[in-house]
Amino acid sequence: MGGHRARQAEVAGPHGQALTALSLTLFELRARDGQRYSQFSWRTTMALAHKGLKAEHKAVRVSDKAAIAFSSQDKVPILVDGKDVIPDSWRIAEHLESRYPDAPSLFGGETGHGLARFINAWVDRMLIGRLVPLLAADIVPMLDETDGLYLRSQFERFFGKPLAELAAAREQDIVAFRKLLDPARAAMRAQPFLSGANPAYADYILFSLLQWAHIVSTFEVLEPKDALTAWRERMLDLFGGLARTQTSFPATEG
Ligand SMILES: N[C@@H](CCC(=O)N[C@@H](CS)C(=O)NCC(=O)O)C(=O)O
Repeated sequence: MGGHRARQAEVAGPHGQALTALSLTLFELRARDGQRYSQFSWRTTMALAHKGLKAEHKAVRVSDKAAIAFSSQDKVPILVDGKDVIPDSWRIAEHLESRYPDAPSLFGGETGHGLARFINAWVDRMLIGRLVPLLAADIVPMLDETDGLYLRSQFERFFGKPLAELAAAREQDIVAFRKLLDPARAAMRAQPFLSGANPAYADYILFSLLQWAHIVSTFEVLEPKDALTAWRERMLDLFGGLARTQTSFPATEG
């Protein structure tokens, strides 16, 4: 961890409270023109904003495993919080919740923590694998040649088909995907956020998949009249419109 010096930083929480954090650095993916296209990193970005914590965002290329070897694994997001190196978005959320207990809660207590774990598994195991193949072909042109070849071969190995073939029937396949979102849609008819009256980590989990889709593709995942479209707009409005405006690294970075 030689490259990351711990230093004290005073940051303002969303309710004006002063939070003292060690230096926070988030490692996440950057596409050729700066797009922040890592869906799991969006969970962490929203979680940090929810907690009122500011982090330095470091861009990583998906094929550059040497850049993240310090974390002893090969995926992002990775949060470096002072001396702690935490990979995996779920572990990062748990870390933020326990390290910054005075900042707004990501889970709303033990019961919410347990239910958010269920949402994490639902999105990871049931939804990602049904949406990613439909849009995967759109990502490759956003990457430089090395990253594009890397990701293409990852996807084709995982889904067992050429990317073009995966995308071929997406107008039909999206109908089945939308149906999978029915539990969230039903909840959203009764409350503004998945977590109830206010957004919390469970919302960021589901949102990350739609945010990824929006960043990598112009294909409309949700229909305009869908209750989830209105929820997604509310999510985009959070934290001063963070997820609308900060979808890319500055042009000079990376
Ligand atoms: N369970 C992990 C999954 C992380 C993950 O799959 N990250 C993707 C980017 S969104 C990645 O780094 N992929 C690079 C690779 O598979 O080589 C989490 O929740 O953070």
